[in-house]
Amino acid sequence: MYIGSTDLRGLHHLVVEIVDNSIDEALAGYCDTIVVTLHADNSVSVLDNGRGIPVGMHPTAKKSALEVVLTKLHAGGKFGGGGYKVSGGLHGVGLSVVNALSARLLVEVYRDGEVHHQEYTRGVPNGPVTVTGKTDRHGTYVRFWPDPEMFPEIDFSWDAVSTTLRSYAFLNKGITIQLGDERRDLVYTFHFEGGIEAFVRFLNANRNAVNAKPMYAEREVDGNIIEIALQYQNTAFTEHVLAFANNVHTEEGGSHVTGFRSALTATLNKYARKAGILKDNDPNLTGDDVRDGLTAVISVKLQEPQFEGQTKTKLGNSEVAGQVSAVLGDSLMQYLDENPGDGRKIIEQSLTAARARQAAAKARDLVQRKSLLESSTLPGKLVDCSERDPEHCEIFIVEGLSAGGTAKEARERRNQAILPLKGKILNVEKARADKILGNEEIKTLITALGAGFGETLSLDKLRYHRIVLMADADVDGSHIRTLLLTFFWRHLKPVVDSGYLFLAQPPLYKLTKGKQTEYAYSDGERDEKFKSLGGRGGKVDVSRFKGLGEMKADELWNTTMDPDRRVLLRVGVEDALKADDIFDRLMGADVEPRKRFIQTHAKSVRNLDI
Ligand code: 0RA
Repeated sequence: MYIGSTDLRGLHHLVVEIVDNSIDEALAGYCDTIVVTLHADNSVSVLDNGRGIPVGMHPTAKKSALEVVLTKLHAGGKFGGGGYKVSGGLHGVGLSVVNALSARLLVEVYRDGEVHHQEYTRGVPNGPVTVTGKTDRHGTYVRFWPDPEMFPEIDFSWDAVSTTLRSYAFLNKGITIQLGDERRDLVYTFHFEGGIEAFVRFLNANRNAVNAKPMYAEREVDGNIIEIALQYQNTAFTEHVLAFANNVHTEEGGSHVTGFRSALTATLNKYARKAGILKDNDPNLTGDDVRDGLTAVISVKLQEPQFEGQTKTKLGNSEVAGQVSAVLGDSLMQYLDENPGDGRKIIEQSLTAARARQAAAKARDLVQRKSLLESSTLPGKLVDCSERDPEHCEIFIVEGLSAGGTAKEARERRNQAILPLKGKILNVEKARADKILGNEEIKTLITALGAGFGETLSLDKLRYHRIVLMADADVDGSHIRTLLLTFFWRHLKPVVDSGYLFLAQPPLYKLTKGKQTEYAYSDGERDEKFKSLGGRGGKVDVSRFKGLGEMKADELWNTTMDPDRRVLLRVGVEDALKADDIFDRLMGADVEPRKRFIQTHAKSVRNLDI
């Protein structure tokens, strides 16, 4: 078990730790329903209909097994030894950690016809386990109040919890997971008979599918369960392969992904030749070609998974590569043979990708020969700073020339550079590499940053270690910000990973009373400041900034650019899954969902933690 941090990520991990136990109980075959509730008092409860944590006397500890589970750290871990199939012994790993990090925790076990009850304060029992009544249900109920002394922020986010629970429901088909939010009177139920096939359909929901029915395979090999679903789409030219091992999102990949990739390339080439689409003299499709427009979910459940890598999200078990590869090879070939129309469309999409890649390579060569992307001639629009050490240099990317002018006047010229861009940049999610490199605004941006692009990016050439996106606080501004974020995410990802990308937070309102001026960054803050300035009595003037260009230079400096007073949001990759999901929704070709999202989230995009 691992909480890792006491930020929002750590806070949400508390929920995951508890739900994991219920999922284990479900995988062991004893539980099919899990109910999670976000309560109005910042507590969370998890109820399942499993066997219930044992409540008998623990022979050596001389106390209830329930109390042992809730107070002792367990070695091994729920996926070590014993495995998911026979959840023998004491699982409940992680419960003790949640307990220790909770100001208060309440547990009820429904077992053998009785309700067993116990409460804790900061991990210490208030009293022994007592029987408080009779019941005909079975299962476990845990409600915890995270300790505000451990967690600076204890507001649970619907989005974060629902994304995790939805994935759990996809990955464990047949299980019903209900999520309720008392604060907003909202209840969602996740239940997917289709499992990861439904997951793939969900990921492609706003896109145009190439093969209408995803390929789906589930097979047990040497005690390991291998599950794969894939579907091609031609709306965005991106690859989405999500891989999981024992329900853990393996962001760093590993043997299951390796096996998947090699079988995909081999099988599609074999099929393309068999079907006569690739001729004898044609070169093979490459891995990149066959992954263009691919959406896939790989889920393996292993007796003894080995997690490696920096964040322990890389699957190490070497035997799994061959197992996944064999399962995909067989089932994909069978799928293509049975659906030759889909087979042809998939191969043709890969061939198109191959041609585009060749065109892009040419375009890149051309551009690089002219050394545009790494040239020493910086773009004319860039208002550079005098400092040369990237570590001390900042660049503000602003929308439009008028905002650019104000920012230029406001900036500290020693270390703050300004790059004004003309209106909206290209939506890179919908364009291929050759077109992206042909776009003037993007070229300007890449040249100004100095580090190159895509595979040839070299971070040590990056000219600024603070890249600040400064867009208006309105719907248009948030759209532009999203387009830029998408571009960084897709083509300058190391910049994001290194924590060099930031969002500026210009104020929305200016309040003046006599000589006193205050700025507000949200409607709530506006109302607060209005009151504290002695609002009701009148005389407080409230004006809304329509755009950055409307601000005076000193206002922009004081509120948004001065390092001593501003608040910058660092764009972090908290969770690639969440980021992908958001980008899909925002950038897919379907306009409606995108518009809806941007409008309903226009305000919260300010705090979007990608
Ligand atoms: C230890 C042993 C058994 C079940 C559990 C723990 C268990 C823990 C949690 C935590 C949340 N929900 C849970 N459900 C079950 C096996 C009990 C038996 O053998 O009867």
